[in-house]
Amino acid sequence: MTLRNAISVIILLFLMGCETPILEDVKAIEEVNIWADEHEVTSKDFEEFQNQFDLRIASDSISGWWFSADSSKWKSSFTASHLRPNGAFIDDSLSPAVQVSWTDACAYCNARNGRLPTTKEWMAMTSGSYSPGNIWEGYFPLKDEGLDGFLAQSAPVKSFRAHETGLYDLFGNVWEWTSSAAEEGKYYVKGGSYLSDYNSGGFLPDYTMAFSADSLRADLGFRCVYTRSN
Ligand SMILES: [Ca+2]
Repeated sequence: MTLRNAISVIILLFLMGCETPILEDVKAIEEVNIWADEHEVTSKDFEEFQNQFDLRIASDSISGWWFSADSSKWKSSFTASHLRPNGAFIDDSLSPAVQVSWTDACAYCNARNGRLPTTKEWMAMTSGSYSPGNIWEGYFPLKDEGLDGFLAQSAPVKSFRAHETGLYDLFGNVWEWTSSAAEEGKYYVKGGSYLSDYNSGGFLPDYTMAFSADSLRADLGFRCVYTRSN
């Protein structure tokens, strides 16, 4: 954890538990008694959060990683940004906020009196079933056919129809942080991304990966959940 991240969390912890959650665009998940964001947090949402608290996050000063479909390689770049998930010249403010560390994702959810879901809660959001999303259609990393309309990049939230639980973007698009710890320094992620192909099946409900908490990736975002009182 960087000092900057630690500061951001300390500031935002003051906001926890003091107000009723703002329940806009959320769905009730009865099995685990939570509310869940209807879709992944967008870059617009995250920019508003940063502006509200005059907050800098890790990806404001550290290179993030993005996958170059042209070279079939991951590349590190200072221009990899949560504010422009798919490139500096593309206005995609409604695409998922990416290049956000686990700590900074927690800070965002804390500010909304929410938190990241556990892997169990994330599974409950899916009811154990799958519906189509933005994935890598072909053999990763060689070629993405882009038949779903989005070739080797994320899609704006709600571009695909809602899952049976009423939530959007659960499968593919971007991995989602959970609060469940894996081996030291890592946390589980769920849902796969636009880089997940049929061979890996990373977008399927029961598939789980783990990334280091300080991971900054173009295919990794999050959504928040809120504990219900009844
Ligand atoms: Ca796609």
